[in-house]
Amino acid sequence: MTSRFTLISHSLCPYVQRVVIVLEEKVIPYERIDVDLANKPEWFLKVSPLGKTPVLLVDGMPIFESTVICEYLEEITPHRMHSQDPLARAQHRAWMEFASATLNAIGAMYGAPDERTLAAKVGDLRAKFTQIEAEQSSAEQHGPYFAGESFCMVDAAFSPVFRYFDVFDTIDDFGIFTHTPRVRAWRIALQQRDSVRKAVRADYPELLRDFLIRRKSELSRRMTQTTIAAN
Ligand SMILES: N[C@@H](CCC(=O)N[C@@H](CS)C(=O)NCC(=O)O)C(=O)O
Repeated sequence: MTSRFTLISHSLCPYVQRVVIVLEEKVIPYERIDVDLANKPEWFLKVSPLGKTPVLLVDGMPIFESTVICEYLEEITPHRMHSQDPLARAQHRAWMEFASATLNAIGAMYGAPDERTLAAKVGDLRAKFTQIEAEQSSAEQHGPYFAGESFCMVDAAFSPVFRYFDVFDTIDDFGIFTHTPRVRAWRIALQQRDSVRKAVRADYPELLRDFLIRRKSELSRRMTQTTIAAN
């Protein structure tokens, strides 16, 4: 493979992380450039029609949308992350979509303006992971990854989802995984994967905390209270 890959990123973007994980899994060399999404440069808007990260430049030609980028990387490399079975592959794509819906639910949770809304959004997230638990319990393959022994595209899509909870867990016990033992084990397996670790900078937890505090949401208020109580 002789193409030059440049990933246009943002330090906190979970969709960027998906692409990094796939690049790392497939051992594809790439350069990463972070942009300020609060102050989008003109050159970025030229390659990102929706003004969003990630964008992958392939020899300067842009591709946007994380799942499209992941599928492209799958097509151009011999190392397979998708199942070879069309039905399983379609099901996995559907669960990748579910990962995106879960990211939206996470956004709704950390943006909740008051206690009542936060409780409702936590409930939505709990319901989502309960659905995944049911899916995993009925599957023929059991762990450590979504589809058994091999780390697949669904794992790449969910790893950034779970990463949020490493910080949420330091704020409060939301009990989101209390009744989902398979999901808990999956979360740990993903956390330990090299590609997943490499998807963010070492200061990611602090950056995420700063971002969450600036939201001025119910979660931000709890974080401030936790900090005051700890001092
Ligand atoms: N569906 C897109 C979502 C990408 C997305 O929402 N990126 C966020 C950052 S995590 C973004 O660039 N937001 C900037 C904006 O909406 O102005 C994908 O999968 O790539």
